Amino acid sequence: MSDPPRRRSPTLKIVPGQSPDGSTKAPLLSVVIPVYNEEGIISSSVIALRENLRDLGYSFEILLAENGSRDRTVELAQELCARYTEVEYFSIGEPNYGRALKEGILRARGTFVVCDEIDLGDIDFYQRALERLIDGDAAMVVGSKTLPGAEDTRPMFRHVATMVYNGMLRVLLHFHGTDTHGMKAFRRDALVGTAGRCVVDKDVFASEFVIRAERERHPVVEIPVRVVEKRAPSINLTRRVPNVLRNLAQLTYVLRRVD
Ligand SMILES: Nc1nc2c(ncn2[C@@H]2O[C@H](COP(=O)(O)OP(=O)(O)OP(=O)(O)O)[C@@H](O)[C@H]2O)c(=O)[nH]1
Ligand SMILES: [Mg+2]
Repeated sequence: MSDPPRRRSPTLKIVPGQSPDGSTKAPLLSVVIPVYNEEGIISSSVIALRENLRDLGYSFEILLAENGSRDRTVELAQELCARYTEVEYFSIGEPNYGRALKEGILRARGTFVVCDEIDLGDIDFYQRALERLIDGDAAMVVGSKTLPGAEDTRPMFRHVATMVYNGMLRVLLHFHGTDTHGMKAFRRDALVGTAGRCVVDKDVFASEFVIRAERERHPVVEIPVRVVEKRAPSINLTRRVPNVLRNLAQLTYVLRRVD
């Protein structure tokens, strides 16, 4: 039996500064950024991103999704909210990247949502991803660190870890893409339900989200990105491995049951 046809997103006519329905209430773009112990770069990164987004010309909101920080991240996030109307912040419980990101996606109000990281903020990705989403050929755009044309300036062992992890997703979950972590953008109406159906949190949530989108036959496209981090990751890679393997086993169990 042949595969059912892929869904296609409608082409949108976008007026800069406005939502597609002409209202100015909900922004065109929601940016969700999980943050944890980021006192060193949170203010400068959010201020720079806000400037770059203003230059793009679309209405936007920046949602800072924090949990469990032990430094001045919360205080600085509150200062940013008080200073800039486009910036919002919420804090939930224990450190958990996936839970924070999922909650941010569920709270987002924009027509389009970009999942960013506080040490990335690659405005070139925003521009290219939004073009694909507005044009309607994609419902989700994933920034890939491993596609031809990508440039990964992180240390070699982290690049290799990305390749190994991706290989595991391909073997265990029949994933067809080349990356699930890092920057991604999507149409909220098409994908918010998919995010809500994800069951695994922490690091593996991002993978589950992309893999579910692919399985639900949403048009997911990858574009190569240049990855330049503003600082080394806050959590050591080897300390993340046991948890990632546990969550991956859980995800494999859950997704194979629905196959
Ligand atoms: N809310 C929340 N954010 C987190 C947590 N851990 C990391 N982050 C944020 O997630 C983003 C990426 O974290 P990094 O420390 O740069 O990790 P990374 O290895 O580059 O992340 P990957 O792109 O997933 O490989 C940053 O914005 C962090 O502040 C967490 O436990 N909770
Ligand atoms: Mg990083």
